[in-house]
Amino acid sequence: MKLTRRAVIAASSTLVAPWVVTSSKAQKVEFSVKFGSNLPATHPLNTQAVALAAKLKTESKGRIDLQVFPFNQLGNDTDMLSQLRSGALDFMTLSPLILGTLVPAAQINGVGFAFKDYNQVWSAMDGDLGAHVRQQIAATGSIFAFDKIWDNGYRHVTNSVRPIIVPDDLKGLKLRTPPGPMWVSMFKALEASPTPLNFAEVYSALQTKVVEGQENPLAIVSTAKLNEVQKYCSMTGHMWDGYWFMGNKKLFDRFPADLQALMTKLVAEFALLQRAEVRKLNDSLQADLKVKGMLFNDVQIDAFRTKLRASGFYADWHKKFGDEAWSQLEKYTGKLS
Ligand code: X2X
Repeated sequence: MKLTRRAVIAASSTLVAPWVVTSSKAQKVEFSVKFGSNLPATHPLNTQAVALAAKLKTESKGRIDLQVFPFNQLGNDTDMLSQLRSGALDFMTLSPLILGTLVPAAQINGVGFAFKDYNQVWSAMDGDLGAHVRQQIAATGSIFAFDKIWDNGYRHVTNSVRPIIVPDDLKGLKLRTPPGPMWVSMFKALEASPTPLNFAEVYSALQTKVVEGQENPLAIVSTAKLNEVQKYCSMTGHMWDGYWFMGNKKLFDRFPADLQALMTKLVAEFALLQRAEVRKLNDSLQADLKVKGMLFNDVQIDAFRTKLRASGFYADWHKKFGDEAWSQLEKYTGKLS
């Protein structure tokens, strides 16, 4: 590899030795960057992030090296979010509802029983509602979200005590929720006893019975092996949750335009692959988890909606989000309150 003067100057501004040869063609890494997530390596969020990293490397001719750190290796969600803001972490995926601690508007997709199906979810999140949220994220000045949100799925309640069929079954249940205001508000309204904890602590909190239950899509129950410490799975589908693929703004501003465009294109491309894979898993894992001993039941969804409505849950959140955002949500879901 012949080093031109320009290449040396460009290379001297990077963190890694630029003359490290990563393939037979002489290539130099210009951006060695870290991506962190809270999920096990086997979840499609991470397998697709690894595939994204590989394609980023090929298509950038080795200029971007995205290293994937799954399962809270870099810290729990709360830690990673503050690292992302300070620039100690370059990219991460995070639930919009946890991001709600910083960007309240981001929580809107988590309104209980709002999206009836995935058509509504993707129309809203790839449409005006998602755009509104990304704008609010960008308004932090320190972080931004790429266009196409990645999937987590519809969340269901699991626990070690009893099947949840009607809202009364949740009464007093010690339920772990992620650290986000919407979850606590919703499960208080349903009269459970919500305890916010980062995902990094969930398995052991369930195992030691610090909490009795939790709520997550089946792909997470399965890849994080929560079925080992939970008996009942009640198909509440109480909210849809996703993962904004986010970056540190200062770092991304340092990418030349061609690399910005490449990464933006590939994050969206892999979002679609990730969505398809997560959906297939969430739709098919019941049988597998049953064989492993979990007991599944359907729930009386209408009774949950009625209870939430009577508690003032919808009216409260309507007020918090404001008329404009709420009507943007209802444009996709139909009237909620
Ligand atoms: O913390 C959770 O439960 C998880 C993994 O679903 C989120 O990222 C919100």
